[in-house]
Amino acid sequence: MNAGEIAQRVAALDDAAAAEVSAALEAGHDPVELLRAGVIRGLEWIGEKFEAGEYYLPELMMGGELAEKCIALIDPHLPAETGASAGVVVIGAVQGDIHDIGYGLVAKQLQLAGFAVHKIGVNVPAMTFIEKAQEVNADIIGLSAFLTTTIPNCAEVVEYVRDMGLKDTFNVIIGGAETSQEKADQMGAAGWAPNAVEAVALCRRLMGRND
Ligand code: B12
Repeated sequence: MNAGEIAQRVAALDDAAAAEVSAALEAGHDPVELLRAGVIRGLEWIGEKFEAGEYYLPELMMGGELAEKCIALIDPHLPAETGASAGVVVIGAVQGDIHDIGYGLVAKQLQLAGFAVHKIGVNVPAMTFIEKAQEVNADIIGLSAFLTTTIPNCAEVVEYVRDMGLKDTFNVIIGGAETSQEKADQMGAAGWAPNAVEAVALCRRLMGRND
């Protein structure tokens, strides 16, 4: 079973996806490919089906759980993290927001790109982001927000960082369904990215790398 077929099983909410992931790993398939072109692609399709009115909340939740099961199987096979060489990132979902699949994928891609990533969960108060960033000497604070009602909580983190005189210490970036470059600019965030691949490119740029 290849990554494309796994994507289809995930999108179809077929529990067999997890067993297929295990079999594909045993057969020597590339774990990064299985993650990106398999599980992540399947999740994207689930999002599209939801948007199209084909799936409802229960399907979304089942899809999220199935994807998490598959990702847990792939995780131990991913290339070893290279430590903090590329930079240190603290990332989580802002207060009021419990969408964790999107930022989980950003965290995963950043790890694969050599960043040291500290995931701090969902529904995270503004000060908790800053305290964690100080604790781990972060370069970047990543805020995930999926709801119109939670985006203002990103602005709160940006404001606190500025008011505490930490603007040159931490680059605050944002992402998630209802965010945009325009909203990032309005609140004075250091950057925005539409997906995990672009998020890696953004973080590299912020760390002064242009590759
Ligand atoms: C799955 C899902 C859920 C799941 C979340 C499961 C989980 N564990 O995360 C559940 C069922 C729990 C859920 C709940 C709700 N949801 Co919801 N959900 C979605 C859905 C369909 C997909 C989100 C997702 O995970 N996509 C898959 C990921 C892989 O793709 P992605 O989102 O594009 O992620 C990429 C980028 O966003 C980016 N990114 C993400 N985070 C970050 C962070 C940084 C720093 C950067 C740089 C980039 C970045 O990189 C990611 C990877 O490529 C979206 C629809 C949509 N268009 O997004 C609605 C959506 C976000 N939900 C919505 C709503 C309304 C809700 C609920 C209020 C529903 C309800 N009535 O209860 C609740 C709110 C819960 C809360 N308090 O947070 C609305 C928000 C509308 C709005 N304008 O506010 C949306 C847009 C659906 C819609 N069209 O109406 N939801």
